[in-house]
Amino acid sequence: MLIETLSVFPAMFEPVMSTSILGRARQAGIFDFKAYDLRDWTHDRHRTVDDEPYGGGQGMLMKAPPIFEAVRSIASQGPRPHVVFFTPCGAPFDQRTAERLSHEERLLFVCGRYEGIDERAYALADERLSIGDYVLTGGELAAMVVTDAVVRLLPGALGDEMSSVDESFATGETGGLLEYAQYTRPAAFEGAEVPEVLLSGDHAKVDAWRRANAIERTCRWRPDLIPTARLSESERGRAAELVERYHGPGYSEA
Ligand code: 6GU
Repeated sequence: MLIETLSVFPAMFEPVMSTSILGRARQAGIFDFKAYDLRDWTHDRHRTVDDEPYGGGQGMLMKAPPIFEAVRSIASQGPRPHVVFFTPCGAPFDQRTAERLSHEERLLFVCGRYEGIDERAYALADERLSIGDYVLTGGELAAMVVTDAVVRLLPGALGDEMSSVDESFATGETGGLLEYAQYTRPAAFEGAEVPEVLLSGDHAKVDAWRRANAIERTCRWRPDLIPTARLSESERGRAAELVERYHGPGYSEA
């Protein structure tokens, strides 16, 4: 996979793309990464990428022409990229989106700055993504978040091929629940003991405890995930009790 970014701060990306799992995956040729500077597609002395909004208002907007020129010139070298614009007005990024993007051969991430982008530039976008309901100073951090979530799904990116399967939100094994609690040595720490069953060596009991724990944690911390989680009829009854215990009787109407 080739991942490319277009932004006015291309230097932000390199430390992230060369560290830890991403750095190793890149070295191993599992993905390649290039950060382009939008200013390279300006033609004035000041390399201007922004301008005042028509109709007035706060702040500056990114101009459409440099973005058009840049995306066209980048896209023309090689296979057609899937073009994602990062904006707080985009669709919410989630694990399903990460899985879908992980099948693309080439991704081009366009990162906005200032108060936004001239609406006409979005004609180049295959989709617009946001990473959550808060406002960042630019799309670069969002593009790095998405890159991390996508690259770790590529075959061979994590040492152990199975380790991206049974995690929180994974649409596979855990069925849309948070992951169960995990413990390592020491068995007792600051008065808190590891649940006895995990020391028992009884794998069926351990599996049952983990399933119940995943349901309990999801009811407590992410009750919004319960309606779409894959639960048996008896698990659903148990989950309803737990959601009521943690959040009160009115939760589902809230
Ligand atoms: Cl993609 N961009 C900006 N500027 N802020 C955000 C975001 C993106 N996603 C959440 N907040």
